[in-house]
Amino acid sequence: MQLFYSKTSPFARKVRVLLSEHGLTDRVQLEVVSVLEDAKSTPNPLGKIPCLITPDGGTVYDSPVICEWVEAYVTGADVTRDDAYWRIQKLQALGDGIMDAAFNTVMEKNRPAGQQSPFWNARWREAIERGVAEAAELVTPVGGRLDRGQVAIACMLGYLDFRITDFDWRATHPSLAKWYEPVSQRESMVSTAPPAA
Ligand SMILES: N[C@@H](CCC(=O)N[C@@H](CS)C(=O)NCC(=O)O)C(=O)O
Repeated sequence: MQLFYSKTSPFARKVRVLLSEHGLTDRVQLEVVSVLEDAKSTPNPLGKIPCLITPDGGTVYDSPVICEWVEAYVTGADVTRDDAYWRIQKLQALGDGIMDAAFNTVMEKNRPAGQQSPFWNARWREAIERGVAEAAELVTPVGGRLDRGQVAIACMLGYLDFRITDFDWRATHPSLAKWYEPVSQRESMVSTAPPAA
């Protein structure tokens, strides 16, 4: 296993403490990332650490999901082998992470022009674009009700349409646009849509 981390990250520390509590430290190769200089070197499309690479090469991100995965791994719970479950967790973390980056962008743009940070705007934009590309790869067909991963991706795309209007994600990811079209027309989505700007 590999853990992308920094020595000062409190989120990464949660994972390192949990690994240590379970005697797994020796089984994990640590990869230091400088979050300010080199966000692209983390396999997490959101450009954040911690990010864990599992023994089968899977990518797990967002510290609550990594911690849950570690606990499942040590107990040998069936959940470690349940790809569908981990995909839902990943989609939820991905949708939430893109929404964080989009919301930060909106807040930054509300500040006086001279005080806005080109560095952070570029960084959040990269997280949004990398994240949506990952969502297009991972999103699952809708059966009956939306699951929480699908809800996070749907609400994230709705928020991009509402607030990040200069990102034509439909043009770059037509398969995701096709997925979203019927989803956006569901009663649950229509009745909770933000008011027109
Ligand atoms: N919700 C995430 C938060 C992780 C996070 O914010 N990590 C910081 C380091 S402490 C980071 O990588 N920041 C880079 C960025 O925001 O672009 C988690 O729980 O893993």
